Amino acid sequence: MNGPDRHRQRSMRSRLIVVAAAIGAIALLAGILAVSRKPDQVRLSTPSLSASSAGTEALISPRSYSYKILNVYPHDPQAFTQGLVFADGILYEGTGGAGVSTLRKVKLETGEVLQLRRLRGHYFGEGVALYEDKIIQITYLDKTGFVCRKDNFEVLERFSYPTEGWGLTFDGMHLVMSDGTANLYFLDPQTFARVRQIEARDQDGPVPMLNELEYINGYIYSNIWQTDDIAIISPKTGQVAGYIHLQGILDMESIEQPIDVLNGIAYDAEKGRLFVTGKLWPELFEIQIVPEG
Ligand SMILES: [Ca+2]
Repeated sequence: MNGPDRHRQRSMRSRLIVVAAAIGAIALLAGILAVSRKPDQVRLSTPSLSASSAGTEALISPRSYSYKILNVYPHDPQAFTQGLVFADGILYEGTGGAGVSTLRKVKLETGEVLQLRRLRGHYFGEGVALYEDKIIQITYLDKTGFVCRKDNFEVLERFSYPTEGWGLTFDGMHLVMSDGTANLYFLDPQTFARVRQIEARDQDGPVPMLNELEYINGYIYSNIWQTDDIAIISPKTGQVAGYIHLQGILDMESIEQPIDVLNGIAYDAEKGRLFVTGKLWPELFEIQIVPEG
C-alpha cells in the first residue's frame, strides 16, 4: 500500500470515528432525555416501562399509582360485577351468582340497564370481552363460554376450556383469560384454542388471584381478587409493571347495603376514559391514575 492510500485510509478512519462519536452523543442525549421525563408526564395507562425494556423488567420493582376520581356514576347495587367493557358509548357488563347471572348493556351516565340476558340454571357468569360483532362471556366452574351477538345477545355458540373462568379481555389479536391463578391464557378468538400463556410476576414472585381484566394501551390491567389493587401486566413477559392502589375509592360511611370486592375495569379507547367498579357497588368511577412518589 503506498503513502497516499494509507493517508486516505487514515483520514477515512478519522471521519468514521467522528461520525460514530456523534451518533453515540445523540444516543446518550436521547437516553438522558428519556430518563429525565417527569412522573407527571407519564400518560394515563402508560407505565414507565417500555416494551423494549421487557428484558430488564424482572429487575425493576412495580411502579405505584394512586388515583383521582373524575366522575361518579350510578351502578346497579344488585350487580355482582364479574366482567366490564366499554364500547359503542355504553357499558357491557357480565354479572355472577348462582341462578342470577346476567349479561347486560348499561347506560353509563344513569346506570340504567338497557338490555339483559339471564344465564340459565347453574351457570355463574364471569368475564366478558368484545370481539368484532360478538360478546363473549365465560363462566366460573363449568368450563363453558358463550359467544353472543353483541346487538341482541343471541347465543351463537359455546366453547370449553380446561380451567376455571375468571376474567376475560381482548388484546386486538387474542382473547386473554384469567382463572384465579397467576396465569393468563391467550386464546384464538375464533377457535378458542390456547395459543400461549404467561405468568404474572413481580419482585416477590408469581401474582395469583388475577381476576377481571382489561387490555389498555399495550398492557393487561387485572383486578387482584380480594384486594383494592389493580396490576398492570406486560403481555409479553408477565412482569407486573405497576400497581394502582384504589383503597378508599368507595366511601364506606355512606354505604348501608352489603358490598363485595373491587372488580370491573373498562376502558373507553376513543376518549381515554378508565372506569372501575366493584361487586354490588352502588357506584362506578371514572378515574385518572396518578404516579406515586
Ligand atoms: Ca374488563
